[in-house]
Amino acid sequence: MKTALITGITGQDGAYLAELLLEKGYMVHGIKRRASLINTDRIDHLYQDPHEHDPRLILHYGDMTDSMNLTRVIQETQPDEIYNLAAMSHVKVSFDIPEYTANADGIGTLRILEAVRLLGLEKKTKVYQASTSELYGLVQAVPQSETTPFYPRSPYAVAKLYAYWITVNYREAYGMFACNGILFNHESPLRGETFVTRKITRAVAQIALGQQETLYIGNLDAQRDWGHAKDYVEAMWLILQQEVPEDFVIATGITTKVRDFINMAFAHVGFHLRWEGAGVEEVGILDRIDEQQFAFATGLPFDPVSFKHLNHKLVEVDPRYFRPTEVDLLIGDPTKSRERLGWQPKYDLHSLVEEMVISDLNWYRDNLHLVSQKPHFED
Ligand code: NDP
Ligand code: GDR
Repeated sequence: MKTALITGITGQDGAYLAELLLEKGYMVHGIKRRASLINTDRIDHLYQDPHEHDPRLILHYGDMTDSMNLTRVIQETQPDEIYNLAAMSHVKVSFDIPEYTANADGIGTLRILEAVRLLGLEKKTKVYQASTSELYGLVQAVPQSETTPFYPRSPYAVAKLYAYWITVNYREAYGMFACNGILFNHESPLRGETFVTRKITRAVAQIALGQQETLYIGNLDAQRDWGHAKDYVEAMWLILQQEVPEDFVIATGITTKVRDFINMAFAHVGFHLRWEGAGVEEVGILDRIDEQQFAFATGLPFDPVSFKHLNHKLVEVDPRYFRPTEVDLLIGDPTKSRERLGWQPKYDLHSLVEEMVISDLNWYRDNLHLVSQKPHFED
């Protein structure tokens, strides 16, 4: 039985990857942070009761900023494969906590690689590093491939640039099987609530259910190459199964504007928008309702009395969500991963949006009582 260690197992990708590796028969260890609230929601369905049988999923407390902890966990678990997914992963927040981001995302990667080396595991343990399309930053060329120059545009991306190169360096210096997956944006119903896609699908669900009036959003013109996290964790695994350690771009090759993602998500509940104004004045107005689609998506009869807001502003721009330096356009070239890994995404953007909207509709419909009692902070 192969043994894997996943840092960031409680995150979106960690959850899908843990599920995939368990299906493949792996023994899976994960590192989770101590928090004042239980933070294992995304992997609770994978829990195995140690009182009933020997579990194949074991969690260890740890943190990317604690070298001794990481070294001990690696020593105890002796993994064949480490998937280093843990990171402070929010680009906008990295401008607020740049030093912590550098420590966890940049030096954290060094801690993992150096622990493997110090423990003499460099010929046994393969390391996957969660690199990112944010490395490309300010557009140099499109589509972006393994050979496109990097120009990071946030403290997050700069920290990830260090992590990228230290991974390459340990591979070259010590012959380690250490690889970067340069993954473009990938989303799912498990996506963190403050990333733009999930923020949109949550707002669409709440607006359709009459629980929210308006979606406040940042840059509508940013373009992203969005895929489904389930497809992308498959690529992570494939990267570590190759004969030779190499770096790979994982992307769909299709880019979409934030505004068009919003249109697609609202269309799924039968709401069609028209856009007026420009820049910070731009608004998305409810132009037309497809009543049949509304009833189909929400499972509720369309009630014209409660939907008195045709011409209501459903989307407004709030500069609070702008970044000091933005990444305007990401579009990946997945040729190498298709040809060498045989990797192809199974989901398209339409099915991704649909799955996310349905999941949020279900959640907000079932938890109406919680939502109305529980205001929360937005990012
Ligand atoms: P998430 O933000 O959903 O998950 C991040 C994980 O890292 C969580 O488990 C989090 O724990 C953990 N974590 C954060 N800081 C620390 C720390 N100091 N010590 C230990 N654990 C920590 O990210 P994703 O799952 O979306 O992404 C996974 C990785 O892939 C990240 O490194 C991200 O930067 C990178 N990436 C993501 C892409 C995407 O589109 N999703 C694209 C390219 C790269 P907790 O649950 O306690 O917060
Ligand atoms: P990104 O994802 O920065 O690409 O990083 P995010 O979803 O946060 O932003 C995508 C684009 O949407 C614009 N945007 C907004 N973003 C957020 N979060 N909230 C808003 O209200 C909003 N309005 C517009 C952003 O400006 C941006 O252009 C993600 C993370 O998962 C990283 O960890 C990962 O490395 C990259 O994807 C690839």
